[in-house]
Amino acid sequence: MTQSGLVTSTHGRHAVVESPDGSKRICHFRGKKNQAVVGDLVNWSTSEDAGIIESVQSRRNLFYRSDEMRTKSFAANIDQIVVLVAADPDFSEDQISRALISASSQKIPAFIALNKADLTDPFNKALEKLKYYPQMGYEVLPLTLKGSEDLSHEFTKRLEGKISFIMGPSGAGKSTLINRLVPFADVLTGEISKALQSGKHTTTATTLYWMSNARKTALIDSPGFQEFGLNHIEPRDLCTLMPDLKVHATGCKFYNCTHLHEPGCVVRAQVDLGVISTKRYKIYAQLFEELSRTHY
Ligand SMILES: Nc1nc2c(ncn2[C@@H]2O[C@H](COP(=O)(O)OP(=O)(O)O)[C@@H](O)[C@H]2O)c(=O)[nH]1
Ligand SMILES: [Mg+2]
Ligand SMILES: [Zn+2]
Repeated sequence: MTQSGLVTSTHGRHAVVESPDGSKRICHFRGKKNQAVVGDLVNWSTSEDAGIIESVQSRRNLFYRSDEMRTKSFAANIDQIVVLVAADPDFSEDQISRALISASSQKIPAFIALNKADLTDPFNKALEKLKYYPQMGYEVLPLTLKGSEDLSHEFTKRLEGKISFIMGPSGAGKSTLINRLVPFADVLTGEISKALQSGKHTTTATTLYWMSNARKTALIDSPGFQEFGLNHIEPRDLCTLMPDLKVHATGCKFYNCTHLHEPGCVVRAQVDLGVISTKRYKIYAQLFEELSRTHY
């Protein structure tokens, strides 16, 4: 007999599976094929010593990246992606754009949270750097995660009742966020690493944390951006996944304009006018080239 459960973290050949009553157990995967990811609902059964994941239930969505060599899944069944960056250390717009493009291609809503508002000067510089994003429909919410200040109401409200996938570069404040919003997060992680007898793997594993016992609001913590490959995207589709370019792309002279070199290109005209940011256009051109190398 199998029971239904939610995968809250994966550790190589093991996964932590949570039952509807909130109890957790470590399960093995049966065979190599059913690779469950965090956020998956699975059917599991008990054997002598541990649970076994028999099958993965159908997914609402799957957030993943893909480079030339392989596809790596981050998580399944998520409601939104929070791109967490900070005033310091400096962040890469290329990485932010890749995350947003990927979210859009998988039809997952996303917004940007800009942490360390207390560092006034770098914070204002970072806000300036991100000024194009609200214009293209991605909210930029300021945050101060460190200290006793209340977390912005707008931010916590955006999380309520949802499963949010938190991603951002090292140093942005992901751990600080989890520790502030998830009571006993460190205890949970400690228990799992003890059970798996490896402190090393658990710190880098993607993990789903409920924000309260009601288990309605969750944060998924994942280790960094790493190399964010977008090989699952056709170069021709790229423009439609970048809202700031997309709004102008219908005006080009050629219906199949790549916006790279054609005459009568409205996208490039808007770059020249400063309506589309030069940075974002460069990211587009670079990505187009990168994706064209593998799609032919
Ligand atoms: N000044 C300032 N520092 C912060 C804030 N939030 C986090 N930090 C610090 O930034 C550093 C990196 O935070 P951490 O949560 O480890 O980032 P992670 O690598 O994304 O997990 C730590 O030293 C935090 O104390 C903030 O709002 N303001
Ligand atoms: Mg961390
Ligand atoms: Zn064009």
